[in-house]
Amino acid sequence: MTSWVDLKSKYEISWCPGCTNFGILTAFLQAIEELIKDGKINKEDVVVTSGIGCAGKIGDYVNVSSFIGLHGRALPLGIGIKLGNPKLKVIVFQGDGDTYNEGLEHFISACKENPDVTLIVHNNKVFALTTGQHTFTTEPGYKSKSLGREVFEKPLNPMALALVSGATFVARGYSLWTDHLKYIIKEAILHRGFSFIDVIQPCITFHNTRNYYESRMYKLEDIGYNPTNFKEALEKAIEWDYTLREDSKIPVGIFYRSERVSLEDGLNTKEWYKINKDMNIRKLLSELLV
Ligand SMILES: Cc1ncc(C[n+]2csc(CCOP(=O)(O)OP(=O)(O)O)c2C)c(N)n1
Ligand SMILES: [Mg+2]
Repeated sequence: MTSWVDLKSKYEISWCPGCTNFGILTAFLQAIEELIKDGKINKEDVVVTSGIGCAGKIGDYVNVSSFIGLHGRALPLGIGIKLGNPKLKVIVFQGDGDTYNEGLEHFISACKENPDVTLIVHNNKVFALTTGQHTFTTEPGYKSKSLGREVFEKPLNPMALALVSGATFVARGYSLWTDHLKYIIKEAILHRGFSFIDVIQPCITFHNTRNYYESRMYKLEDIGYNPTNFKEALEKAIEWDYTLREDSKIPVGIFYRSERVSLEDGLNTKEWYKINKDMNIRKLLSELLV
């Protein structure tokens, strides 16, 4: 029986001591362990892709197939892998910089096209690995060294953006509520279609939002929220605007889930896969290249 500890690779972890990425790694590995134990997924079918940054390093720390891509490009990489072999369970990890800055168009495309892929965003509201410059989700008042001034611009609201772009599973987790995050990750992986989780996280070195978050968050399950109504989901999505306003409340949990045809089913890639699996690509290429 695979334990989540065995699902961790042997590589030394280079996140800061106390980094909240440890919470995301633990929640993910425990989610995978439970899904394997329940016979819902096979370890051999799990593929992780990740981007560049502190978040991106997670690809090295999981003992499953993984591929670290370019900054902002882990999502199209994961979608390509899924289209190539639709049997795989693809989980993409990106930072907020990866997702909402460098790779924003890929995020919108995935929401619209609905590939059966899970995206987990480590949203610390900064470019952490490059020492804390602002991103699209940084709130006004944050002094960014790349700007040389305080941010005054409005932060992007990724939850609202995902919903209006057509995402079929939209959730928010918190990196230090690992049991709750594990539950969301399991639901996201089992969802058929694009599943998106914005994991809000304090960056203890460059942007420590821990007290702010923990005094304002509440779980949607605790208020009997039903995530099937689009308009209600949109209302929940705009309840917190990603600023650090005093009067905010921050909902976490599953905001929305619905069903429609996935990208690979629409394209019928299962049939392509059956044909291509038996094809000798080397022979084909050598014939094409003469
Ligand atoms: C195309 C490209 N642009 C910029 C960089 C420099 N860079 C490396 S890590 C990083 C920050 C990543 O921030 P985020 O995606 O939020 O992840 P975090 O480090 O916060 O977890 C940047 C800008 C890069 N490697 N590639
Ligand atoms: Mg970041």
